[in-house]
Amino acid sequence: MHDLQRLREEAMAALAAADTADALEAWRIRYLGRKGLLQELIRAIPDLPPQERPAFGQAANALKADLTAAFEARQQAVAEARLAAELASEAVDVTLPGRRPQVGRLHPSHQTLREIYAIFSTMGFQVFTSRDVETDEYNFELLNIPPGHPARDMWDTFYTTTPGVIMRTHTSPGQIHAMRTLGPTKPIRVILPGMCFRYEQVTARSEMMFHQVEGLAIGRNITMADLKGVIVEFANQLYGAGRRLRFRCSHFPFTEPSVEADVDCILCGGRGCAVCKYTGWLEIMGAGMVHPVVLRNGGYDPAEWTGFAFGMGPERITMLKHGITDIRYFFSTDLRFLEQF
Ligand code: FA5
Repeated sequence: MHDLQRLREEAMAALAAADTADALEAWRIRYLGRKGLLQELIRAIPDLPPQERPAFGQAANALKADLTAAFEARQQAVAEARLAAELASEAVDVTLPGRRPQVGRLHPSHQTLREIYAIFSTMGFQVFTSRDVETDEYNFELLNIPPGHPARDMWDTFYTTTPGVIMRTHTSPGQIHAMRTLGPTKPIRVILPGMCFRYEQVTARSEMMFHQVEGLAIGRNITMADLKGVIVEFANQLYGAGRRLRFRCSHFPFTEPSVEADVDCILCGGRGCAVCKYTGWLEIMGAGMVHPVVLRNGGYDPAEWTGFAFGMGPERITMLKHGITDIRYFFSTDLRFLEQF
């Protein structure tokens, strides 16, 4: 009987100390298990003098019932405590200050692209998109640049493993797509934005991946004066009223004559500064009258139709506008750069 009493005290003390599911299970095995301490005492009953056996048996059963009841109560208390702790750890503190949600924004190139679309839409130009992956035929041949033509050196090309399929080096192949899609009996006024790719040395001014916006207008009486008027209007809207424009002679196989268009420097107003390299002028685009061969390749009869085309780089425009000194920031995905726009 003394052993039973000692076991009761030891078991109750150990139960009070068990505060996890694992500890409780270990307790159950030790005290109430089939090979546990209580069972050990019960197994020894036959060794007792016969007159002591009934009382001992009753006391052992009572102890078993008490331990079982205490175990179940403790088990429930531990489970409740765990649930309460879990709820407390997940509780929302409604007194905390709110968190500002991260708001996305347009990439600086796209902000400029949208500005360009808006300006040309005021002059009746629609956006016409064409593909990034082109054929040699569209990127070069139909633009009057046959295989082996020295002008191909101007555009260092990324070739694909499919013969004749390349990454477009400029948006000019879109001219042919636009003429063949929208022509050949109607006038055209479109801008063609898109990504271009060149196998170039990457520098502060040149990326191997950049946007261009091409412009194309085809009609019956279109002249250089129309080209000039459109570019002046564009420059005035983009950089502020009163811009001066100048054409410099240039050469592109798909335009004749070809020019490069400069505006007076937006920073120094033409007096000369580091940005315009002390010339007072900034180059904004290549342009010209659409070459008769290109008109014919697009399905238009050059005896009846004329047109102008131009091509500009929105990254360079954005650099000028915001004083960005290195074009490599544009596609570096560095949030410290992007968050400034
Ligand atoms: C052309 O690509 C001609 N297709 C433009 C054209 C269209 C002329 C229609 C006549 C008629 P160019 O290689 O100069 O021309 O490129 C035009 C513009 O694209 C440049 O003025 C520049 O703003 C941008 N550009 C060219 N190369 C890069 C480069 N590596 N990184 C960033 N921008 C570039």
